Amino acid sequence: MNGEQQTLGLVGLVGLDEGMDEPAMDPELGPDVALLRGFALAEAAAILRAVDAVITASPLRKLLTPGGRRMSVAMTNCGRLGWTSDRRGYRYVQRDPAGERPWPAMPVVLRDLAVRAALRAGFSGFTPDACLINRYDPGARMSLHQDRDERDLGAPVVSLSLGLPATFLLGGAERSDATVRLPLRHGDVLVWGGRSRLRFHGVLPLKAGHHPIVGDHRLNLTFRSAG
Ligand code: MD3
Ligand code: FE
Repeated sequence: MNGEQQTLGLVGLVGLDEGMDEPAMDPELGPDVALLRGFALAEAAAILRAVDAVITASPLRKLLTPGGRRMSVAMTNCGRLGWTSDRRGYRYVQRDPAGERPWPAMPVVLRDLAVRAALRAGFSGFTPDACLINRYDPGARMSLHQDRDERDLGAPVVSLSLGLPATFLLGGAERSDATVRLPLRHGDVLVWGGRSRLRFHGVLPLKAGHHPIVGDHRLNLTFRSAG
């Protein structure tokens, strides 16, 4: 682990009240990043039902990287576009490659949550057309990467964490930049755009545990304007 990492703990707390009028940005996280602690808690049950329906229609699967390695995170999508990976590369596609049918539509409860979180963070006009669903079982991780497969890099990314907690790694514009560790818990929403849109980021291997509502894994939903 990189010796320059630090733990941010509770900094970045924005609170549950969407009516609060102070800005959601936290200087400790850098520009154009907002961590909305517990933002999705009130709707967690409805969100989880919607996610279950998506997973039933387009099951989670562990994709191959272009380099031929199997990812440890299991993925699926909803919305007009879905992110996928295989030996030919990373890309967004209109159909689930597993069944050649369109991805399930983005449930309104999910889309609404993403749009409200973006607004709360100061991004108006966010129109997500892709929602990537990541499931982390114990030991699953995501190595440091940038998200740059989306056509509109001016739009933010909204990320929702559910279930077991994880440690998020937040880096800089270069892979070699120092990273900070950020704990992400059930119901937290992270919104990310502008000058931070292309920062490197990752997730440390998930620790085993039990979440009373979600079970023995972590779910992460990322909403993007991809096409
Ligand atoms: C920072 N997922 O799906 S979400 C991903 O927890 C991804 O599953 C992680 O990184 C997860 O690509 C982290 C937070 C996140 C999402 C998108 C970003 C942070 C981001 C895009 C740009 C910069
Ligand atoms: Fe990412």
